[in-house]
Amino acid sequence: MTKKEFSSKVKKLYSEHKKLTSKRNKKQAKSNGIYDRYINPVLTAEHTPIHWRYDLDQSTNPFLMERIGVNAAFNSGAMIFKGKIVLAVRVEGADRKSFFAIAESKNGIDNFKFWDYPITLPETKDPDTNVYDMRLVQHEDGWIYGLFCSERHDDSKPDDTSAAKAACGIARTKDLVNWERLPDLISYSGQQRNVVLHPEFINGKYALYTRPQDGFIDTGSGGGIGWGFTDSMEHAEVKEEIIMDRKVYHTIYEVKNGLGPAPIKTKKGWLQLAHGVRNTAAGLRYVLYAFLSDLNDPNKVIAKPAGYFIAPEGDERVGDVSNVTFSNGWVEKKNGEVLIYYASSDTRMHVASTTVEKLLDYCLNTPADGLRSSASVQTRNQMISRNLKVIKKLRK
Ligand code: M1P
Repeated sequence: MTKKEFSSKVKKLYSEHKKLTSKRNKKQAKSNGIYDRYINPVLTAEHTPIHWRYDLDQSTNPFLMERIGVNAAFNSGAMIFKGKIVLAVRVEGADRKSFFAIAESKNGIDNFKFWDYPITLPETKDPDTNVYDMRLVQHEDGWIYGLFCSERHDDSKPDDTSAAKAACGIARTKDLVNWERLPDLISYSGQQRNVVLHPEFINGKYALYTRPQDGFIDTGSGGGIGWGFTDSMEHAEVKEEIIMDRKVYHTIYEVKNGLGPAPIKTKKGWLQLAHGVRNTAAGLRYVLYAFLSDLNDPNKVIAKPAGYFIAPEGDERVGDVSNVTFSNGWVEKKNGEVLIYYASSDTRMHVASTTVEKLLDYCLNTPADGLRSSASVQTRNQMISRNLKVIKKLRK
């Protein structure tokens, strides 16, 4: 390849990348009234900078090959930072290792751009093999915390190359560039994933939503979303966890569940977003559900609609781990609009928009799960008979 050809190929890579990352996003025409989905994913592997993937020096990369591939960009923490919406994206390399990278956008629905470098996360004395799913939380103590899953091989099973252990890794920052790594959370209920820091102190203590699990994939006797306290985040230790939201037979969270992002505070309670998992002949199905918890006792669930809030739809259903929606980030804007960042099938990031008002209405007025077909029919019949009266009146 001549110098000229090489440089025109590089220019083409950049112009195509710019086209993709500057693409305007629009709401989908169809909405269920609860939220609006947007047409394009907000981030994909292709959105990651060209200079993260290609060696742009012709003397070391004469064929202009992609040297260090990126496989996916998904499960992102989110917050508003210096007036912009920032996502702490789980970027997964072709080598299967995930890392975190900040991408920012002015409006939160399109034009997300990655910062020049991914986050350089310090390790602990016992290095993580893989890190993923960061929940970003601006805590009232003044720090921005990133809680994430830290995965290591389970050395108690030396012959099993798939045996893994999950723990909650903790880091904090003020600028999203320089991160201080703190010791992993100590808890006494097996492994931990999907741990989320509550943004406020409760009786002077830090409060954590946990997800105790017996194994790396199976939660086993770990009964659902847990709740516990720690005196400090510098040596976080939860001595006791209570289960605040259980997994239940024949629901969308029959096999396991886990909290998504940190909750949003409203006058009527804390809005919570979580994922629920059930098994099917085609494998596990991950959907999102929402509920409201008590303002003073955030671990007390006060309203919980039946079923899912967001389930994988259309193209979202296919990816590296198909039939999955997962969220660990949402933001509330000053005008009450809520942008929900969710990933589909462990592959790409999407946004859906709604408002605090709509989410409260959804949580408070959607019927709860009656846990039996007959109860579901009764609930539906009540609405049908009210509706038939309304229709009759309209026809008069
Ligand atoms: O593959 C689906 C999700 O599986 C895990 O979630 P959970 O711990 O609830 O099973 C996580 O690995 C998550 O990253 C992933 O999206």
